[in-house]
Amino acid sequence: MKKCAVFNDISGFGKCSLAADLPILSACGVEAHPFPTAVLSNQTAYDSYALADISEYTNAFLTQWKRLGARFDGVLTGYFINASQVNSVIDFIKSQNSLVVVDPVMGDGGERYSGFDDELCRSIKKLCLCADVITPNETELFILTGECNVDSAAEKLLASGVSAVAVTGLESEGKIGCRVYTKQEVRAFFETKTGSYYSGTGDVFASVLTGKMLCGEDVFSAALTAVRFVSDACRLTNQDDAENGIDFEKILKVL
Ligand code: PXL
Repeated sequence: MKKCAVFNDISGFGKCSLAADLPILSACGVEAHPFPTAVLSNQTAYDSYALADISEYTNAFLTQWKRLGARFDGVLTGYFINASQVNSVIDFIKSQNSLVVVDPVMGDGGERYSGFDDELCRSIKKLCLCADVITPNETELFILTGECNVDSAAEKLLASGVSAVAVTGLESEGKIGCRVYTKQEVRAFFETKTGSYYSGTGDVFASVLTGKMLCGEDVFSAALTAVRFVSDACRLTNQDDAENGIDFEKILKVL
């Protein structure tokens, strides 16, 4: 089986991060190995949350993985808590020869998430430069590049060495989806938008994309599957419950 290391937080409510990544990768037939970057009562988009900073264990956990000779076909990353943790993960990635998908979790809706200071964002940019595919939303794309135009921001990242940029959460004429930029080609995948805001859609997108690429699909085909999956799950989710994440469990079997 293909093996994927997943660096992300575990949040009790919000059905995002590892709580979404693990079942989705498993449903894709990929062996998922969680590396918790933080433990939260609930994700940070709720009014309040409690967070356990476990970043002091990052190096000890990575040293132990090295001792075990852990090798991975894929690495997926999401939420981090500080720059030193990100730098340790960059060293780990360089020691592997794997497909690297970075979801540069930093913010949404034009705002940074709480705790994402300049130093942390700079380290996440460095992490992106080690990736095969990155999956920023518009806010994250602009933080990464300082640009405020999607096309030129994506071009800038491609020029700095990222092989593919899948920009998520783009909206146009009642539709929502992503545009995938590679040096050779740009393709867009959109579906009808339902509801307004749902927690965890970026995590669901990134884990479907990673799972499908590890199963042999190219980035365009994997992005199409991921857009359709997120859209179908949103349609099946009670909108009053949107903060609790989307009901992807109802359709896991299509993966
Ligand atoms: O879905 C991104 C994400 C991941 N992890 C935590 C978050 C968020 C978004 O708010 O708060 C803890």
